[in-house]
Amino acid sequence: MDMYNWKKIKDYTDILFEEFEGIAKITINRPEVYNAFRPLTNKEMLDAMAICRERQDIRVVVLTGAGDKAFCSGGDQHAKGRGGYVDADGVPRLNVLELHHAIRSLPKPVIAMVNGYSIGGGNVLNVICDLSIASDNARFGQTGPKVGSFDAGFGSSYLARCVGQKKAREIWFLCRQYTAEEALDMGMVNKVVPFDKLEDEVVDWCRTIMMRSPLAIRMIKRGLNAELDGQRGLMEFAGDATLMYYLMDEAQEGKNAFLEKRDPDFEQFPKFP
Ligand code: S0N
Repeated sequence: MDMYNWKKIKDYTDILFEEFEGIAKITINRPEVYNAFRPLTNKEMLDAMAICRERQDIRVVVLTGAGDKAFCSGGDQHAKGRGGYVDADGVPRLNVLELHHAIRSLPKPVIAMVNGYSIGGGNVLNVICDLSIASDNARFGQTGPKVGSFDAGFGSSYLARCVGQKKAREIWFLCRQYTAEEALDMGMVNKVVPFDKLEDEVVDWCRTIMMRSPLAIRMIKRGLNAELDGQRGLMEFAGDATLMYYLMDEAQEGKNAFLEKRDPDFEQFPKFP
């Protein structure tokens, strides 16, 4: 494995947040519970994602887990109360759902670097990421119907888009585990590599993506999401179409005409077939 000069972006309790050459890496840092998340973990990941969204020099986000055992084992069962997961404030929360939305709406690719168990809500995070690269020791599965939870949102619908309806039902109904090769065969991950090559492979994919047009990638992500996300997906797609329109002289002419108290001259602009 090559060594990369990851630099800390911000201090958190449950996660590490680092950057290198335009790549931001968010690492769930709770190896003692196989990187299970509690509300604080999700709150910190949401904060990190917001920073990734604002910073123009961050082009790709990598999500992973600390150590060599687990990517993420889902909701921390020690924190599970009635109505959600509970932190020190005593309020039950399901704020991992906000993280699902943040990953899908971030106008930059998010890559899951799956370094071990990807289980329960942890595997939902893997599924929701735009791309997934796994080490050969990774194991995948949903446990909800075995441990008293379920994700009937993206964790089911988008999983089915990836692996097909029959396989998604098998995964959820039986709660079995699958090897990295099986996950690759069913379309749950993009590539499997030896554990000691995982970060190299992910950095290589990130560097390739960063040579591509950011706006083109943004629109492709929006378009692929819109199909499943309904009106909200269309809204985000439309928002980016507006962004591009605002970059054009035609939109500037409308604004300038208003400010100059004259009629706009839209005749000067091309009308493509
Ligand atoms: C990962 C597994 C398969 C690993 O097994 P293995 O190798 O035998 O190790 P263990 O000894 O079991 O584990 C090592 C240590 O890690 C602790 N630990 C592991 N997972 C968790 C966890 N999720 N929470 C808390 N602790 C965990 C173990 O306890 C052990 O520590 P010690 O030695 O101190 O006891 C195996 O560990 C496993 O199956 N883990 C549980 C996986 C699981 O069922 N996760 C929860 C599934 N449910 C969700 O994720 C909820 C989904 C969700 O969040 C959601 C989705 C949509 C809408 C809302 C929600 C929501 O509920 O918020």
